[in-house]
Amino acid sequence: DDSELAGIENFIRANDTGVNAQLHGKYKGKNVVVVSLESLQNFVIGRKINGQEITPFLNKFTKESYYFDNFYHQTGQGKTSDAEFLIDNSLFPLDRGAVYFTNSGNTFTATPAILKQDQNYYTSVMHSNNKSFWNRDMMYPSLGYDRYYNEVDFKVSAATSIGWGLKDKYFVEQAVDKMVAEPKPFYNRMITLTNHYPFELNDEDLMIPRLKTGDQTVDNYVTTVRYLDESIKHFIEEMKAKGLYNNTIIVMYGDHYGISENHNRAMSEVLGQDITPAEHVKLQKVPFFIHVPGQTKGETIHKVAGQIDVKPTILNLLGEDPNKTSINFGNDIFSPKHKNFVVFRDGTIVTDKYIYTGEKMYDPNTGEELKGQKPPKEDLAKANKSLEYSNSIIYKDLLRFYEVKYKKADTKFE
Ligand code: GP9
Ligand code: MN
Repeated sequence: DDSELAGIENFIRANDTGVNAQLHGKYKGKNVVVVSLESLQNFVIGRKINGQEITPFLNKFTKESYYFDNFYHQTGQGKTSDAEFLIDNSLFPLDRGAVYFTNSGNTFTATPAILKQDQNYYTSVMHSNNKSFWNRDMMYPSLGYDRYYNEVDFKVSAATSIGWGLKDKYFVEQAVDKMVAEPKPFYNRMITLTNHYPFELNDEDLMIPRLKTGDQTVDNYVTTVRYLDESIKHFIEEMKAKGLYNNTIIVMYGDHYGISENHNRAMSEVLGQDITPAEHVKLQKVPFFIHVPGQTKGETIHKVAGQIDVKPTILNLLGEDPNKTSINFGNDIFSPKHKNFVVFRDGTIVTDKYIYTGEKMYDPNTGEELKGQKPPKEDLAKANKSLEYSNSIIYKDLLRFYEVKYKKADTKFE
């Protein structure tokens, strides 16, 4: 009932680390594009194989935008859709199943709904797959999306597709054209696809040679990552060419891992070290970028953070007070008080001081087990309560009782 939500709001207030005051509202009224980088893990950034960069464009982009190198995915079984859920809601995905399927009819307080209602933004998602994949066509109206550009809205042919559908390079090009035609300001999410298991690529798109570990998944992965990198380069060029770059906040995040632990042997060959439990946790880092209008100088931020923090960070840039307009389990990453803390959906905790996973403690730098140690009680409580409260909100549809009401979009997508 509503008293349960009041208790959760108290917990959130107690863990509110505030916002960055200088950045508050600094980009009010600007467009926002949030790009989901399929299966992109952070270990590829800055790494060379056989003398060649895997992500030459993104490596350059770290020099002209905010780049977070200790940023973690927090997804569960819902994969891409869980990452989307985290990004828009600052709630955790479910412990099992996919919230996009199980609770699409709930009341939410999502970024698109907030921006639409408070600031008259046009809101959309662009993804060239069947509209009902991950039940997206049912979920998006509940999050407040005006429009879902799906497979039927893109020009797709045999020559321009591979694996799951339209190749990223063609996708980003058409996506930018759609943005040009949209009402402004907009909040758009784009979901890329080509760097998806099993990482298939046509020879004509192969820009670096496959690896030779003998593990096909790992050997192919770097080549589709390279292709994704090239597609993002094309995306940024198109944004510039079509006049959108200088009035749009561009946010990009890796959605989840691409290489599971079944490939540890090949991964240890690539990284030149054993995949210990601590290393496995660190492999859950995904790249996270924010480029703000007019930014020319980059900054690498080492803060330990996660997908849960994206929504309050964006809202602060646009002049919303995150915790006055919605319920958020994350905090503005730019806040000077933001804690180095992230909890995964499985209860793993990462801070700047320790990694806690499988009920064991590890040194985050050396990976050595910290025998006999436990996380501070308040960290454990924060982690457990966050996951538990977030679950309650979803399972009991508690945002029905939230003081600010957001209308569902009355859209039906073709
Ligand atoms: C499907 C795409 C991939 O539309 O988003 O989903 P995933 O398998 O990564 O969850
Ligand atoms: Mn995915």
